[in-house]
This record gives sequence, structure tokens and C-alpha cells, in this order.
Amino acid sequence: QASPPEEKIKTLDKAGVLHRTKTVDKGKRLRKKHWSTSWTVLEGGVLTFFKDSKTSAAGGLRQPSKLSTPEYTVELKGASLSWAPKDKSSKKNVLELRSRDGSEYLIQHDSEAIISTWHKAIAEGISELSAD
Ligand code: I3S
Repeated sequence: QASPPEEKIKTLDKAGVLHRTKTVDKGKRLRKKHWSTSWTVLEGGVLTFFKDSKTSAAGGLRQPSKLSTPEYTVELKGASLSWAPKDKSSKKNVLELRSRDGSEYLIQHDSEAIISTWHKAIAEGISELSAD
């Protein structure tokens, strides 16, 4: 018996602190990279980067909008994810996320184990949403 899409997406929820920067805004390459440490939530097919990294894990996962201001929200539907090529950053463990509206983000964590769980969760989110 197939479960409704909402249930499939809910099982993918994930939250944590990541380093991220936006490199392209709707097709326009930004002149400078500004890396920030950001509380990040994957919920309901949307990846949200918050302005600060201090929001508590439990609260942030439940009701992120009430606790701090989202800086960027990325709809995973139609997005693509890959490991960033070396020329995009000198940092290790960098993911590149391209949204359907032509924006690009780099996502990084020094821990390979942690970035790998994000890679998996975001990739699964993208493929779940594209399957419908
Ligand atoms: O693509 P870039 O210019 O090498 O990116 C670096 C800059 O954003 C740099 O800022 P300043 O130009 O203010 O120093 C950052 O500190 C670096 O982290 C950026 O390079 P990496 O390779 O870390 O993404």
C-alpha cells in the first residue's frame, strides 16, 4: 500500500548546523562568496537556511519560522545536487545545490560523515519530489 507523498517527505526531515554560501542568484553569478554558519532545516521538500546557527535543534525542526528568520529557502522540486568541483571552493566536503529558478548554493561541513548524511537526505528529497 502506497503512502501519501506528505508522509514520504516527512521521513526525510533533517536539521543541523552547516556552512553555506549562495553563489548564483536566479542565473546571476554573485561577485563575492560570503560563507556563513547556518542552522539548516530540510522539511517538506524545502531546504531552509536560517540567519543564525544558534536556534535549538528540537524547536528549529518543529517551527523554524517562529524562532528565527530564514535567509534562504530552496525548493527541492526540480533542483539538482552534486559534489562541487574543486574550482568552486578550496574547502573540503562541498556540495553544490542548484535550484529550479537558477540559483546556486554551496553547502559544506568539515565532517565527511555529516555532509554525507545531508547529501543523502537532499538527494532523496529531490528524487521523491521529481517522481510525482
Ligand atoms: O571564490 P573565492 O573568492 O576564492 O572565495 C573565497 C572568499 O569568499 C573569501 O572571502 P574574502 O575574499 O573576504 O577573504 C573566503 O574567506 C574564502 O573562504 C572563499 O574561498 P573558499 O575556497 O573557502 O570557498
